[in-house]
Amino acid sequence: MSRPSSILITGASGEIGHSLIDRLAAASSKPIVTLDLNPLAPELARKVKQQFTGDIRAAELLERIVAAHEVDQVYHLAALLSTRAEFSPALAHKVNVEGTLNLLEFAQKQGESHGRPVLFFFPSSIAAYGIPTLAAKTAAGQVHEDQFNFPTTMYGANKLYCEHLGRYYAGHYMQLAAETLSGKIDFRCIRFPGLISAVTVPSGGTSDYAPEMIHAAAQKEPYECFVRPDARIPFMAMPDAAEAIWKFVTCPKAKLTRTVYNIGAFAPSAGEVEAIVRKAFPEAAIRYELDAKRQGIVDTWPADVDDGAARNDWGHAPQYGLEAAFGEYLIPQIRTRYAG
Ligand code: NAD
Ligand code: AKB
Repeated sequence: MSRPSSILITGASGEIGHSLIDRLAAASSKPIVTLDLNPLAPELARKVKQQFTGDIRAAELLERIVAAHEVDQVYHLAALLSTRAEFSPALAHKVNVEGTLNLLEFAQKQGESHGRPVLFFFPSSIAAYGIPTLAAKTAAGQVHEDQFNFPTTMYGANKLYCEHLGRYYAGHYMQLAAETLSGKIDFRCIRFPGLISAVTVPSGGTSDYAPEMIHAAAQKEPYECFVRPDARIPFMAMPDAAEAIWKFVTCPKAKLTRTVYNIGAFAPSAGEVEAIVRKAFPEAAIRYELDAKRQGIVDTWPADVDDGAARNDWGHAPQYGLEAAFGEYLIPQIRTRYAG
């Protein structure tokens, strides 16, 4: 039985999945197959060939996917995010590390079986950084990929390790075997900043204060921001994240100088986000109720990232800076979303 070569997206029902399904469905003719604990929203389900509901750790589920589809691209999004992971670190390790290992093995076997390298896209995070003090964070400014790789969270440690796992599978897998087995996976990884979407609301992350603030204001709900007004990390509008993935995975491999790339767009403080939200929604009831422990995590993440390599190698060029992200994308779309 011939199986069409397909795209597999894990964690497809989440925030990035929403955007990525749209972007891939528009740009690629390959059938899309998804795997998530939760079913897809109906408008997304229409865009995919088949959805599998279940756990990325379930081997028999991956076998069912292979039985029906020849997978030559994997976008492995499923994960527990930073705040959730800190409450259940052992579970986070199982999902974020063992789950990723399962998907890498899956991709390796697919690559061995059909003889072409399987593209494996992995979304890492600014959580992979761990800056020791606020003074060091301020002094560091835009952080390069190879600086401060000492995460303090389970999630950040999981991400950093999985970056290395991907590099291992792509270049060194079973290096003592008689036959060369590496090179069956084309592993590519972006370290994303906090993402802000107009169509979904995050849960379980630590960068969630910025998207939560704007979604709450648009719904006329009060919002207690859990970080200080001067807390600063990089953010990006969701359409730019999906566009970056597409640009990156379609870039000829010869142009890439790294496996793992930073990407940035804008890096406002929480107070600057609040000011923009208040301008759009003057009645917004935002106050600061500091959660010192979540703030402590944000303090270890960079104030901004150096994304020069992504810009030079594969043309990362976000459409939305701070003003445009809010003025042209988030505020108009979120207003419409909650208008009815
Ligand atoms: P999300 O929480 O919205 O989505 C994650 C999805 O994974 C959910 O639909 C969830 O049901 C699914 N999932 C979790 N555990 C699973 C399991 N065991 N088996 C199958 N599915 C499972 O997250 P997101 O914002 O869409 O993030 C997607 C990826 O991008 C994650 O790996 C995340 O770490 C990374 N990332 C996100 C951001 C951000 O700001 N959103 C920033 C950096 C990196
Ligand atoms: C989180 O806060 O955990 C994510 C991320 C920045 O990786 N949004």
